[in-house]
Formats: sequence, C-alpha cells, structure tokens
Amino acid sequence: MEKSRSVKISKYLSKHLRHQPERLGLQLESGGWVGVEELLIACEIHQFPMTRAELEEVVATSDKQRFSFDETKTRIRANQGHSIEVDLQLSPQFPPDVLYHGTARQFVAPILEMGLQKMSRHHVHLSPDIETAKKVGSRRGSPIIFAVDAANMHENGFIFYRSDNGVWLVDFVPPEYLKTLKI
Ligand code: HQG
Repeated sequence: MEKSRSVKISKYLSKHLRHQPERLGLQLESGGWVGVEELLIACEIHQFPMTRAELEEVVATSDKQRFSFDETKTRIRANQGHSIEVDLQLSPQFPPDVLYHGTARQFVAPILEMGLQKMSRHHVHLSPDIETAKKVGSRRGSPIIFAVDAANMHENGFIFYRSDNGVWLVDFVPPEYLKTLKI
C-alpha cells in the first residue's frame, strides 16, 4: 500500500477509535473495542471504504503500533490516546526508574509550575526512552525532554499503566518529580 494511503487510514482510524466513534455510528465497547466487521461497514457507509487487508496492513505496520486486534481478530481498538471516556482495562505496572516526556519549549514554564497534566487525553503520556520522547516533543517545534522520577512517584503511590504499544500512562506528574534534560 502507498504510504499516503496508510497514513490516511491511520488518521481516520485514530479519529474514530479515539475521539469520535459516534460520527460513524459506532459505540466503543468496554476496553475500547469495536467489531471489525461493524467498523468496515461503517467506513463504507461514510464514504471511506477500506478492505480488511488494508486494515490489517495498517494495524501491523503502524509506526507506533497505534491499534490492536483482539485474539480472535474480530475486534479492534486504539491502544491509547483516547479523548472520550473509555476503560482500557489496563493493569497497574511497576514502572522503570526513569521515564521521559518530550514537549515543546513554550510549555516548559507552565509544566514546571503546574506539573504534567493530561490535557485533553485520559492520561499523561510518558516515553520509555529519550529518543521516543524527542520525537513526541518534535511534533510541536524544538523539543525539550523531561526526565520523570517514576521510581519515587511509584513509591509514593502514583499508579502507572503501560499501553499495548509501550507508552507509559499516569494521571499527573507533580513538578517535584521532573528534571529538564540537556539535549
Ligand atoms: C503539554 C502522540 C502546559 C504536554 C505522541 C503536551 C504521544 C502542558 C501537550 C501521544 C502541561 C499535550 C501523546 C501544563 C502537559 N501546561 N502544557 N501543565 N502539561 N502539557 O498530544 O504527550 O500520534 O495530548 O507536554 O507520539 O504530546 O497520537 O500529549 O505537549 O505518544 O499516536 O500538553 O500522542 O501519539 O499534548 O502526546 P498531547 P503528548 P499519536
């Protein structure tokens, strides 16, 4: 499949599996799941037809593993990044000692004052390595990386989750656990 086609499909799926399923007449089941058959039909009705093979290719090759099928491949979901209320049924995990958050320079001052907030998403997203954090931060201009003292947060009762595609999720990171890295 052409790269441009797979990017288009991926964006369409993100929009409807994370933010606006109702625009396709879909309702996410608990865990964020939607029937694959139901999704393909809804896409066709809404003038964005895609084949099952295309859907499978996008799920398999998405650079960030944004989507997963369930074990029987009858349902699909976005692994994270939702803005609508959904229980992803993730279980709490023991985080690595240090996690990273990449952001844009203009957000550094408010973040150091108020901590990392989830903004329009369900959780604050943290990366397991600096490279990934750098990519996330670069989406909005010149990136700045924070190291997050996850070991101490965990010890102090903060609950961490890990999505199926390796993004670490937490409700909030108070400023005292943040350190700006020189990159
Ligand atoms: C910032 C993409 C001011 C925060 C990526 C971020 C990631 C604050 C922005 C995933 C703040 C929210 C998530 C505060 C946080 N004051 N700004 N107190 N607290 N912010 O997109 O982490 O392509 O919701 O630093 O690759 O950038 O969607 O979160 O810049 O994995 O699959 O507010 O989204 O993946 O932005 O990105 P976002 P994010 P996908």
